[in-house]
Amino acid sequence: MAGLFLSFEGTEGAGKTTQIDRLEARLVRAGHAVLRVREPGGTEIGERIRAVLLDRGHTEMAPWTELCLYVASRAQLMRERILPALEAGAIVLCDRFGDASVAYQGGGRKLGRGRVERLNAWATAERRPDRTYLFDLDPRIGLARIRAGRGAASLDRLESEALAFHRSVRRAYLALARKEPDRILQLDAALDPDQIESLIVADLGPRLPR
Ligand code: T5A
Repeated sequence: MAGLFLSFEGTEGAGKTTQIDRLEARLVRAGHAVLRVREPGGTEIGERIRAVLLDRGHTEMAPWTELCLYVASRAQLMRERILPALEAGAIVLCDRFGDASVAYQGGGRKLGRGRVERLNAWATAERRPDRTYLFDLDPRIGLARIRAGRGAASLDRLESEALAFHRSVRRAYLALARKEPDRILQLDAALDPDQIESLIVADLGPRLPR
């Protein structure tokens, strides 16, 4: 399939959105066709699922329900937007994708990596990102960035989880990076934003369509 599928992963407040903003602007300036989407969400149905998932009032949500909702949003996004864009030759920038379920639900909620990966494969027609940028950061720093930017009262249901949960998520992401070094590039998200941008641009350059 033509096109280039990039995903951006990491724990809370690691700086993905900041870098996707920069990369999207750079790619559009260079004349590339770009589709930017986020998970959960990115479609009308997915945005409604997102609202259910992130609602802080939903404290009773079971981990399997949570996983199924993330996967449902992903299945819709894949069919409705990502696969058609890739078929048309676009560069897809996806703010979180299947690895997030492996890390958050597989690792954080302890549902297990293998089961989450099997669900992901089914939901995504087995199309995985060509390259994944993993923003690695101590969760205490990421959560402090969010509190400083948005205020503690605005933390969503997942962000409000205990530090131990966020540490498990980080460990699961790092395990994924060790398992798939050809796909996942681990970045030190404590670096200055300009330095992180340079690392991504240098890595991406040779992969871009001519
Ligand atoms: N989730 C998601 C699952 O549990 N399972 C799944 O399968 C999926 C797909 C999504 C939530 O759902 C969970 C994960 C999440 O908890 P979201 O609102 O989309 O929720 O959350 P995030 O993707 O985590 O977005 P955030 O905005 O929280 O984090 P970002 O995008 O990583 O960070 P960003 O760029 O917004 O930056 C945060 C702050 O830090 C500053 C920025 O200016 C901003 O103030 N910053 C830096 N500061 C210092 N140095 C740097 N290098 C900086 N880069 C940015």
